[in-house]
Amino acid sequence: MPEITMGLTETQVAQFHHDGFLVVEDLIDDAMLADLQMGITAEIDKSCRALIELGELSRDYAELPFEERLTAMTAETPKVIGRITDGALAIPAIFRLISYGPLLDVAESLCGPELIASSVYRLRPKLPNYGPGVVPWHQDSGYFEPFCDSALIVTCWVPLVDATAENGCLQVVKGGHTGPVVKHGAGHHYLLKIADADLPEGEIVTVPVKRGGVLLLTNLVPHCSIPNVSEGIQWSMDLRYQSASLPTNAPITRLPDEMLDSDAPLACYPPEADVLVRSAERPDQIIASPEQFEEIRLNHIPGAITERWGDENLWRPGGKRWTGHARKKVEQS
Ligand SMILES: O=C(O)CCC(=O)C(=O)O
Repeated sequence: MPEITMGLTETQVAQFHHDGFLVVEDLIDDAMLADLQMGITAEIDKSCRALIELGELSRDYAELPFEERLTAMTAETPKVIGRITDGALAIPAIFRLISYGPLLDVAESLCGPELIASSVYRLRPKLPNYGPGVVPWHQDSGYFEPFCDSALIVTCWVPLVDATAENGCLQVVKGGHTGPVVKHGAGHHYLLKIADADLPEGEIVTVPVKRGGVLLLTNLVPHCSIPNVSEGIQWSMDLRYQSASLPTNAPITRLPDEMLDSDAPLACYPPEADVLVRSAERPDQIIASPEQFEEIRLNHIPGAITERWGDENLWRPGGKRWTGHARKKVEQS
């Protein structure tokens, strides 16, 4: 049976643009989430085997549930969590989520029919009381090229477990997306941070999202995540979509009405690889297999970004901004 999905209603689209965010319930089915969990677990297993052999981990904690297992091994070594977090993985299940029809329908409702999956996708296992998992106030555009500030790049924040205030869900400034990108400085772990004094005005809303639901955010809405004070891991992935008419390093041919100014950057986030995921105009250029996806992600040569915040602390030693993908490449070399 073909998948029947419809994207957002006009009311939902209007609410998204009014508030800067929107929760869509029951969008991602159990099979998709189970597939993702299995793919992540296989990567954890692989890391465990390697670290046990090296004597860096005592055992694989395979008897523990998904919401607890990584916490137990992280008490012994940070290496397992380090190898799967953020954009480090380009596994088939992540590709299937990024290309998942109902998500693309939602993205199409907001970005149009020629859809690029932005290079910035992140897997976030937020362990209980785990400092690096708490993300400071920022606008996603703080990380993107200034050229893309006025464009729409939609974040789809997808919890793999019920996300609650207790286990560290997100907060947003409702309606805080109508002004410009505000000043960002250095937060912890090379994350950007908006100082309290610079935070756009608006009601701060805590946004729990049930497993199967998705939180949509504009690239201008200020948001942060709060500490996980529960006993379990809050697993989530965030994906982003944009129109193919914006700067992108996806391997596509441009349509006549997509020609960009000569001052356009290589992509809205050049360090990692974008991919075309839906297109009526150039269907042969859609990335259609996990193998193609992995190849593009792993062989991408990081493009330079505009340093818009001018703070040495935002940079890793060696002059490169941290990216999950770059880290994987360093580990492989
Ligand atoms: O999941 C989190 O803790 C933060 C996510 C986030 O800030 C984002 O997706 O931009």
